[in-house]
Amino acid sequence: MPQLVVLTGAGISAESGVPTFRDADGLWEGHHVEDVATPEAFERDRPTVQRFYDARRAALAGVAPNPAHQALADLERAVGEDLLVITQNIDDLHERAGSRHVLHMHGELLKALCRTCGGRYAWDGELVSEPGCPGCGVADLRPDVVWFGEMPYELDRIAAALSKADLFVSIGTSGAVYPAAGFVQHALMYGARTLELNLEPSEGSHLFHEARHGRAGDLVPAWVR
Ligand code: BV8
Repeated sequence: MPQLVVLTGAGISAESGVPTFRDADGLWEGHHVEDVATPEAFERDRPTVQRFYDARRAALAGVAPNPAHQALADLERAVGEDLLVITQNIDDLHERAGSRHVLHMHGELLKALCRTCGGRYAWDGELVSEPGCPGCGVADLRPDVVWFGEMPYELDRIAAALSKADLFVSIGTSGAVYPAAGFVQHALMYGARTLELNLEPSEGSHLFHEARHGRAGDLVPAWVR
């Protein structure tokens, strides 16, 4: 069975009502990304960063998977572990659509990380109110997301999957952030076919064998069928 690796970005959740990062003229829900998505920002202004993620976590209750998420879950039901979805997104829409084989390389909104003991916890409430860590009791929890300058999760597992991929499909990402933006080159190096499904050409469009442009909610179900 061919090995399929799919990379998703904010564009796959756009039709669910989750704002993307770069369509909002550089502002991310009213913030400049460097003001809220870096360790330095957290040190400088912890409450603002905690509130930024608390608001995005709370907003998850008001959104739902769209046909693009559902099509990938249908594909997984058909091919099982021959499909790996690597997502840059920190929402849980892939899981809520039924995908089980999802790798969150930039972490998850619904998880908290304790900077003191390293414990990770499912977290659907607020973090700004300085709650103590369920493990060590210290009030040192942060969102379990990967900020700029931090190492994305499971890069070894990603590299292994890309080197075995027969088809690499990039969905809803601008190709602006590394190392995710470089995955297509890794897949190409190992002989994979590559396909981009995005609203408009991404920064890496020229690297793909094929690029289809339009809304993920239309393109992904058509591709999966
Ligand atoms: C790292 C989590 C070291 C938090 C995020 C200079 C040159 C090159 C690289 C760098 C550099 N300086 C610094 C770097 C590294 C840096 C980086 O790449 N910076 C960029 C800005 C230049 N990267 C890092 O710091 C990473 N870590 O490098 O560690 C390392 C790594 C490996 C090996 C050794 C050392 C960590 C990056 C992770 C940052 N965290 N998010 C949170 O969510 O709050 S990044 C954030 O932006 C998202 O997670 C996402 O990953 C990323 C990209 O966004 P997209 O998902 O692509 O969204 P975007 O809005 O940009 O695009 C949406 C697309 O969808 C658009 O194309 C649009 O047209 C399309 N679209 C819209 N609607 C639809 C649609 N498509 C289809 N249908 C629709 N309806």
